[in-house]
Amino acid sequence: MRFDVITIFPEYLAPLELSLMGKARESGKVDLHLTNLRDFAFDRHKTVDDTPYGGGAGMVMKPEPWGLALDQALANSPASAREPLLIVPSPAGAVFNQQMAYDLAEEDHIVFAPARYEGIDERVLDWAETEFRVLPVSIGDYVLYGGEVAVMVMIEAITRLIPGAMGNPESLAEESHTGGLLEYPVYTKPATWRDEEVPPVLLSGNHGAIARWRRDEQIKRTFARRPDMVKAYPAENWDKKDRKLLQELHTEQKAAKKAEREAELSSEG
Ligand code: 6GU
Repeated sequence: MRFDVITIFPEYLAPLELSLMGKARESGKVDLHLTNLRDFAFDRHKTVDDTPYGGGAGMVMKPEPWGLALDQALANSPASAREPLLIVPSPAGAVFNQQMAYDLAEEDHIVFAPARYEGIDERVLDWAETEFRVLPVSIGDYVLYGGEVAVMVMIEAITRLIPGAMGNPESLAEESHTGGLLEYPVYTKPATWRDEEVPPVLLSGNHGAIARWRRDEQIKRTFARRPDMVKAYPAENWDKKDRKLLQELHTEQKAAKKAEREAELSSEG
């Protein structure tokens, strides 16, 4: 996989060059290239932005530097790559998730174009459609100053799914967001810490009981934190004990809501 990032803040992405990317790069499976957009601005001040046609607040990124930087990324595309993928980070994009990370881990060449200011001149994105597959992507429903941090998030999530780029492929299969439920809690030594005990079942040596306890904890956590994931979970994957636990959780939740309503009513007097 080759990643290109074109940005006016390459230093934002510099930590990737050390940490995880260090190992992934050594494996030869990942190749990261940072390009400073200002290297393609040729006036005295290396200007990359200008005022918007039609008026309005803020500045717009000029098309010429983006065009040249994208030309360079195309020229450096690996021979094996089909049309490279251009990811344009934007709060108006499709929302990034683990499935998208899996799909993107199969690509040969991804170019990221994180914008600052009010965005990039639209003609750049129109032109890019002729040379790239263009994908606007958001990392969630909130607004950042620019796309650089979103690019870091995406590169990290994608890189760890590239076969052979990470040390420990087994830990991938079991993790949250691949099985459709959140991960169970984990414990290590000492068995007592600040008067808190590790759940005794984990010390029992009873593998069946441990597996059941972990499954129950996954369901309780997911129910409490991510009811949307409980709803989306394939019905045929709940076993009998799962269904009994869910029933109990629903009953508990109803009782808690009723108690809350009654407390509210009595406080309103
Ligand atoms: Cl990709 N960019 C910006 N600027 N804000 C965001 C985002 C991206 N994803 C969520 N918020």
